[in-house]
Amino acid sequence: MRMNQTASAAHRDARMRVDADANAAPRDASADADARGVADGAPDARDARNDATRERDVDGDGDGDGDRARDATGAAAAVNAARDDDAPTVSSVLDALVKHHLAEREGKRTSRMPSHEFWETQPVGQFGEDTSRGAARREGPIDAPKLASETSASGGALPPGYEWCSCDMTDSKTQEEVYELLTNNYVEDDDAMFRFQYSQEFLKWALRPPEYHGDWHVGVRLKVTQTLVAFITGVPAKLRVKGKEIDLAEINFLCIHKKLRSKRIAPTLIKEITRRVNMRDVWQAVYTAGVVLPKPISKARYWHRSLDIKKLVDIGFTRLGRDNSMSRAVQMFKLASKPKSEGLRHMTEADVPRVTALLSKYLTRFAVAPIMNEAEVRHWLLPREEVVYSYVVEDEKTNKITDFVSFYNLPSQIIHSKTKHKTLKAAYSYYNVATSMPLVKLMEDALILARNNAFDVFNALDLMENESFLSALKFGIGDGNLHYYLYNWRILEDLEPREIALVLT
Ligand code: MYA
Repeated sequence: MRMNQTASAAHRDARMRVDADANAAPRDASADADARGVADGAPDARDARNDATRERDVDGDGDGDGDRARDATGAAAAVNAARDDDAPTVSSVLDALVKHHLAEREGKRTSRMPSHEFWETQPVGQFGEDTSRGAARREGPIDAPKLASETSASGGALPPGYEWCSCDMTDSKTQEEVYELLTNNYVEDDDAMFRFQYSQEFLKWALRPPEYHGDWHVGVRLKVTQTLVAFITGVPAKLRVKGKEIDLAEINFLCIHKKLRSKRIAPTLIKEITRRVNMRDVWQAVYTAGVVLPKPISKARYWHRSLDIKKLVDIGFTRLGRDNSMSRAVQMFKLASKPKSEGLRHMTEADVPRVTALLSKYLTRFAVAPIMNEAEVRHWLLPREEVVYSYVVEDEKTNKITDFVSFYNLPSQIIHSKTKHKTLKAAYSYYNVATSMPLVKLMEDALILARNNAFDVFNALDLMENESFLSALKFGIGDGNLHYYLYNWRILEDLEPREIALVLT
């Protein structure tokens, strides 16, 4: 399968074979390798590019896998260096190994580690820093608290000819401009086949939650023509991180026009949103990205469930395994015509208090989770046509809401479509709570509802308890990771994705 993914929902390439008899492969190293294989198992040019990408990652991005690989290659280099000596001895080899490991432990950068000129100056976890129990570092804010009044009142310097603006997302012309910028320049998969296409309705939803701040919707315009060429946003939220409640900004939609890339404008945008957030006395942020930066708190993986396998194959999103045929694949992904759970219905306004209670209780189970009041549940979870889909199961006797399931609509444009299809319609799993039935049963209904709403594919991260249904419901594993980050908040140990209960749109 060829899938687009990630960043705040970022895209990354994810390709899987759909075998006749195969459910999703288990998530281990061999499964990862398998997931990258294509129909006949012979790597094609695109695979080679992906492998190259993986190599770059391995070259010291600091994620777990890369670190292991780097340890191995670094150690090998150390051994080779020792061997170059005319008379290599066991002790010289050991010496080189020991030196290498000491350097790694002390966090010294090896030549294989990329530098992060900007991120190394920011209050974020750094690769190689000592977070062991004995170390002085503690969980919590990285920078000492400051006063909002200490924050500079004006924005950082942009290249000549450009100026800052706030994008008024209540204004239809501005909405259109933001939509155009993102539609043509936002996240793509590695092969530039698919690009996220957030609808204007979606953007209004994502950027105007309760208590949002218009000045956190930051734009850069060309002075002369007023064309919008770059964008980054924050919305206010409350997050619980390992028992501590933090008022912070959720950062999303970082985008620079393709013609202005690699000019170090991104750090300027990030500094400007930081300044505007700080002006409101907020000092922490959470964000997700497909890329590895200093330093993820967790690494999640996308899984994909085909709903319209024929279209997915037609548009090159999915490829069938050598031993598979379209008719067998269609059979394999067949779903019931309507949901099976008794009493499953659309969430309504009257459900808001009970859904808030159900969800809030459920979310306390996880190390990282949003804290939502009723106004926020109303905003984020009440159904909005073509944006967010939410359903509840109500116990007829007690009137309790026992189960809740939701997904949002994030289509991707098919960039160089050779078929009649111009758009891939993807549903993304959002927040789900099952108490009267196993989660797998509730999610099977979610798949049916998504298929009945004309979605082509259903995507889910391996967050929360999602692993309990992914393989069982024939999701296939993707190879794009979504990294979770906290700004100005240190945690000492990386978290497993199942400990994360935050879904950023
Ligand atoms: S993730 C979605 C990101 N958007 C896209 O992928 C859309 C398509 N790509 C683009 O528009 C550009 O390629 C972007 C980079 C804008 C991504 N997050 O200007 P440059 C660092 C953070 O020369 P460009 C989302 O929206 C890179 O490592 N940093 O690069 C969440 C390097 O720094 P360093 C990133 O390619 C955003 C520097 O930028 C990202 O022209 C969260 C190079 O700058 C990235 N996704 O533009 C933002 N990609 O040298 C952080 C590259 O150090 C928020 N870079 O490695 C932090 C919290 C702020 C608020 C705090 C409040 C308290």
